[in-house]
Amino acid sequence: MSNYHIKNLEEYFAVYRKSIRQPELFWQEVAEEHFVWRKRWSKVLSWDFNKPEIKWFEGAQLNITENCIDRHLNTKADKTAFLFEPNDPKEPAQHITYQQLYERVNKMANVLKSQGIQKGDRVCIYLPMIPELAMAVLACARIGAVHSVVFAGFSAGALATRINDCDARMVITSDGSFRGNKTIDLKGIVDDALEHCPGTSSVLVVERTKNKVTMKPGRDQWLAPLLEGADVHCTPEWMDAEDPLFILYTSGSTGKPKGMLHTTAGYMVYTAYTFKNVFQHQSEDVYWCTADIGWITGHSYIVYGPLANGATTVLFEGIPSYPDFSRFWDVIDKHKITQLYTAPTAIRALAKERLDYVTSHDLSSLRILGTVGEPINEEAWHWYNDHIGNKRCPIVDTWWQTETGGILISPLPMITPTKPTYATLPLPGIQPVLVNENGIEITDNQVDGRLCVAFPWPSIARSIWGDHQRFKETYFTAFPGKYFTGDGALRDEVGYYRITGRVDDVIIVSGHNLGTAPIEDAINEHPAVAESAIVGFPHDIKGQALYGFIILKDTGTSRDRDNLSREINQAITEHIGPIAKLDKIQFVPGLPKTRSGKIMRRILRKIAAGETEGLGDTTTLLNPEIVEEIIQGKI
Ligand code: 7RM
Repeated sequence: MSNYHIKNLEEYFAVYRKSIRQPELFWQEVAEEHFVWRKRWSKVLSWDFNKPEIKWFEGAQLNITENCIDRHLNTKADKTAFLFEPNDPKEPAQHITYQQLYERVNKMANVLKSQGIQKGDRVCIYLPMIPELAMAVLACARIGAVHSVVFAGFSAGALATRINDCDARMVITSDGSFRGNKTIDLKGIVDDALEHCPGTSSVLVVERTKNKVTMKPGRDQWLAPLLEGADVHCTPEWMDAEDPLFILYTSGSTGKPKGMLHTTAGYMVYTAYTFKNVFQHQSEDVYWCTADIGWITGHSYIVYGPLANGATTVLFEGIPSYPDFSRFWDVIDKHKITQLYTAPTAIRALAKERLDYVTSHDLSSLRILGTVGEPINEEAWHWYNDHIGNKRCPIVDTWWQTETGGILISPLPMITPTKPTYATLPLPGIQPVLVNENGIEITDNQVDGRLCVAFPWPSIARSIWGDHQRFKETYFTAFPGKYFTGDGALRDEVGYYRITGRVDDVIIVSGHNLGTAPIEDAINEHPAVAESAIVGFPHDIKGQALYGFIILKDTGTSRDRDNLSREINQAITEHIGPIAKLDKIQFVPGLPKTRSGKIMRRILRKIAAGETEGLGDTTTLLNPEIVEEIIQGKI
């Protein structure tokens, strides 16, 4: 029996049992079977969730790019590694083979070195979904630089915060990005951000859109001419197992974004293992994950997991609605995609459109469908199953987080019987527990609890960059000895998990995690605003959308208020990005607050959802009368 690949349900149960009884032995065998190591580990695992400190494969040395690229060259040099599908379907797709990937990553790695980037330096990558994005990520990993990819939809302000937090010496960006029929001036956004980033001394610019940019002498350089002169060989930097691989920012419920720190060996082993099993990968597959590399899904399941398996992985620059709503189905048909991994929000948006967008395409190449990012509602699940999978493709509803590095709970396709809205069973090595608010373990079925994990797995984040104390407080303090996910979940009678959503102040809009605090900060900066509170409310397509309750210093006329609404969304776009814009704005005379001054978001959530009956206990409020005033629309 292979430790690396699970082939049937019996094997799953056997492997799962072993992974719980003998986790070190189990992961050691996976690590031995599939990867190349420069030096073997001396200890598989040491951990203490109270400190917290987690180390996997201590003593080992490796380079993740050797595992993702070099070792495939013997057998797969001419196989497509990345299949680039541009924004404009009239622009030809590019097949980048493993040999070409090797050469291009090494060239870029040599350029980074020539610019003075060394092991341990942070490099911020702010690029659209073009091949150079993946190459930049891998080039950093090749030389041991720590990449921090910032999703290219974030604003200058959000970018500057992220650059400064990790002290990135270099930014890699492009002249612009294509998004449907729009062109976005990425370089201009970087220029604005860098006004506030004194530590960044160098910017490399990829040419993509050919729009006009300003190059700042001594700081900015075009990448292409530097690549031309670079050598195609670059000896990998031998990394310790626990050396940082990357930082990726995720929203917190309070304060600034958290730079989740992932390290090398454990992340590699876990993302590769889960990719293989959750997508039942076979060598001829053409796998497509529609996420952006700016999110963890792209890091783990567009780049590292697939490449560590020698897979062909699609890099899609476009959006589902351009040139029209058939784009996904067109790409599947054109490239004979075997696995499609996307978000419920995309499924819901596409399900709203005419069915002949789908039916006019041949989707028979598909074998497996995946979802990620938020709970999938039953209707969307059935539409995906009936119309995209034609009832013959299992749906893997994969639950995980930026913090977990890889998928923790998911069916194995063709192996685990699926159940709509359930992420089903934990993957090998994962020990989920449900607890009530007092930390007592819930053993009953169908009771909503807080989802924790009782034992470390190889790709768990090791810290928050620069703030280990916050790492401890956020994930290891509420329920001592356990990792707390921030999600609610329940379990059915056969042990399947259903994730019910966040239990904190993080709102997931179209699969993007948004913290309420930074949005409120952006709104409150407007001179006319006294105070604000953001909550999520159910939205047909986005899953959740943002509802802002805003107290004005001076209520003014209704015309003033319309203008204000626009200005507030403009401010949010500038501070965070358009994804955080409010769908609804209600100006209110006050906000319901507890005696300790905390906004009672529970009540606002109900009002936003239109559930104004049975608001529960409001007696602990400092100002219970305000609830009725908000419901009546007083300003
Ligand atoms: C991979 C990713 C994490 C949060 C997580 C959940 C929610 C993700 C599912 C899900 C229900 C799922 N990372 N979430 N997957 N909820 N079912 N299959 O999305 O850091 O951006 O978000 O997303 O609330 O805590 S993330």
